[in-house]
Order: sequence, then structure tokens, then C-alpha cells
Amino acid sequence: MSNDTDTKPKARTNPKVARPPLYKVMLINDDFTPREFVVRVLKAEFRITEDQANRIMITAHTKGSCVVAVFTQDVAETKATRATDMARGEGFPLLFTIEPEE
Ligand code: TYC
Repeated sequence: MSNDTDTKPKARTNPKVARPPLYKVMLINDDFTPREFVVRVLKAEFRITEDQANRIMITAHTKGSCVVAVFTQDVAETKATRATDMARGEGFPLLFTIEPEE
């Protein structure tokens, strides 16, 4: 016997198993990199406004670090490396790291 009901795949009870793990890109504070440069790097590498970049910079400045955004692992690694390299190119110690989310 065959009908729509018994041929239809069973709905997933936990859709999370299909999602790739996500990684946070973290902005780390330091005493040397100028604030305006941090904002410039954030705007260049992440698709965020001047206002968002300023808020993220100030949060890292006051708390020590701040989540910039969340991506799959390869995208997070690429963006953190590119943003950090941008600062090295100018001689600043600015650092971006990645952390698994939850
Ligand atoms: N603390 C830096 C200063 O006072 C600015 C800064 C902010 C640097 C955030 C890094 O992730 C950072 N010039």
C-alpha cells in the first residue's frame, strides 16, 4: 500500500543537526592602535556602518574584547586574518581572533 503519508520523509525533530558550526570573530583591545584605525579596519573587512564600527570599537576598548560578527569557520578565519594583517601592514598590534559560538 502506498500514499502521500507513508512516502513523505519524516519531518526533522532537530533541524540544528543540518547547520554548520559557527565562529565568532573577536576584536581584542590594545593600548596602541588608534581608535580611528580600528574603525577603518572594521568597516573595510566587515559589512558594517561607521556607527556600528564605532560601537564595536568602544566596547572592545572598555571591556577588553567584543564580538564583531559570526560566520562559518573558514569565513571567520579568513576575515580575522585579513583584518589583523591590515593592521600589521601599518605597524599596529591590533588583533582579531575567532572562537566557536556556544
Ligand atoms: N585602546 C585603543 C586606544 O585607546 C583603541 C582600541 C580600541 C584598540 C579597540 C583596539 O580593539 C581595539 N587607542
